[in-house]
Amino acid sequence: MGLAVAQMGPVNLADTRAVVVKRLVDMLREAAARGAEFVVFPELALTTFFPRYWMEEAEAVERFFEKSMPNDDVQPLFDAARELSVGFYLGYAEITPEGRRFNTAVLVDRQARVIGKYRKIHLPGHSDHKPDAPFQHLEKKFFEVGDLGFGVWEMDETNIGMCLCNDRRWPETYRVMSLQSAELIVLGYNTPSHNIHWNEPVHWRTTTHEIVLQASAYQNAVWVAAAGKCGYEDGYHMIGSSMIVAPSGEIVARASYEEDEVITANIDLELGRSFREHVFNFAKHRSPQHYKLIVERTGAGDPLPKP
Ligand code: CDV
Repeated sequence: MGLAVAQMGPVNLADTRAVVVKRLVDMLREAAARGAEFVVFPELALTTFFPRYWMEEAEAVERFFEKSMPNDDVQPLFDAARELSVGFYLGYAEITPEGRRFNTAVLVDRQARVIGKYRKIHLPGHSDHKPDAPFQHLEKKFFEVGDLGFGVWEMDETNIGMCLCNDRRWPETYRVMSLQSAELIVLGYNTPSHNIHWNEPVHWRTTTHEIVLQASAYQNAVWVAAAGKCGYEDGYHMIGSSMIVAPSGEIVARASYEEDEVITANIDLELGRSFREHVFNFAKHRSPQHYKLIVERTGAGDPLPKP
């Protein structure tokens, strides 16, 4: 499978949807020219990472949310996908007809049909105003926890699962999808370099990003493709390092810059099958009777009574 990750450089507050969508179309065309059949775009790809700004919900909806997908602004991307016969994953802020708000991604097939939707489950940040922080992280104010679970869809005989940004740090995310026979897990992210909650060394943001993608690809025998929006958005820095990781845990393609950049790989889905038939033959080796705490407890508690 020809796979591309389309990393985005910054999207500033002043950038219009038309300008942003043109960048996406340009990268889709480049990916197709390099043999890609599927392109992964970032989380909240159509706008700046607006949860960094304090504002009322109504203002955020007016400026940053999509009422439908596709819509007139995004239609050129769908048209190009159909013309080039390239599928894609795209993250955006969704408002439903009932007024519910989600951090969402769609899976679009090579005929430009939306065949899958994911709404972010692990929302980081806070909902209150933190006037002393250098910026906000208001995902818990602007979005509800996703209500669709972690799904897997078959597209051109490949089982594709979706998640978004902070989801990638949680092992349950990948396991729930690998138990549905996912072969490729795709995700977009916006990861600020600075942690406003504690004095985390800046380089850990990139190190932990790499570790979770590599370990999760290996432990679940899946390919993982992660697309970031990065660089300085109106002065606020986010990490780059978009990448494609093999089921061996090895990084097979990685972005070099903090700007719009297409990386590609021809991924061999047989490689995941080999891991799934041997070391990670789930049916043969898993012992779910010993994993009950994972669904019974949310936070850590006391050790279990000894048998
Ligand atoms: N957009 C995100 O979900 N960002 C988180 C940050 C806040 C840690 C991430 O996991 O990258």
